[in-house]
Amino acid sequence: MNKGLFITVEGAEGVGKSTNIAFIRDALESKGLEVIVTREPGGTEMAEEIREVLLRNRDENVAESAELLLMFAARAQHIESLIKPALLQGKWVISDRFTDATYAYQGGGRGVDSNKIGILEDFVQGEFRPDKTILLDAPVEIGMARAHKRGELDRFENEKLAFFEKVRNVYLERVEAEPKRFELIDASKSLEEVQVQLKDVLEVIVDGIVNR
Ligand code: Z5A
Repeated sequence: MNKGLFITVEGAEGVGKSTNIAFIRDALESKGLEVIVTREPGGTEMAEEIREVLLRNRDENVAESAELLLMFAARAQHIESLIKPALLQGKWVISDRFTDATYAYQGGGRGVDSNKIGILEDFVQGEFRPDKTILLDAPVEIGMARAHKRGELDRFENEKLAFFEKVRNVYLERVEAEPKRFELIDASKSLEEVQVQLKDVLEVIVDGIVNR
């Protein structure tokens, strides 16, 4: 089967995912690869509607289980109607966040039992997992300062420092648990330095696939 590669980009808010995904796309396209960039929650018309529901600030308290199920509802639609068809056509799919974000935000941030997340992961994804995950990591204060420069904050961005510390810790635990899948990037450095690290990582990934 001529299958593309599924790469996810993760990190707490403001670490530079959106900025660097553009760089990753350009780097891969310059190697002649066909690349699709997408994001979670979102990526399809219906999943983007669910994103809007999830991110909107509201007076009503959002139940943890409602938030969790909506994340996976959006993901189910995203996988079936966008990610898998693109991979089957041999395209490389780069997603700004995926299920590691659920472990980090709903699991770490909100305190949802990771076993419950695992059950939904298996139900929605079966054995489908990212081939590679790039974690942009920086101290929480740095990411929050970068993100807060942008102005109006959504329902997640309005969370406090302690919430994002827990998010970051879960991400780092997941790198330790799955060192082969993850590539850890020090995102506290200047953009130029971050992109030097990314270039090296992408070289290794592409070489590994082209020579497989
Ligand atoms: N969420 C969840 O809870 N559970 C899930 O399962 C999933 C998601 C999938 C939306 O995600 C929210 O959904 C997210 C978690 C939740 N909320 N939070 N927080 P999102 O990815 O769309 O939102 P985000 O994390 O808030 O992304 P972001 O704030 O846009 O961050 P970013 O994409 O990582 O950063 P950026 O926009 O590229 O950069 C931020 C600023 O920093 C910008 O001005 C850049 O020019 C600047 N920047 C970037 N890199 C550098 C360096 N190296 N030096 C200096 N300045 C820099």
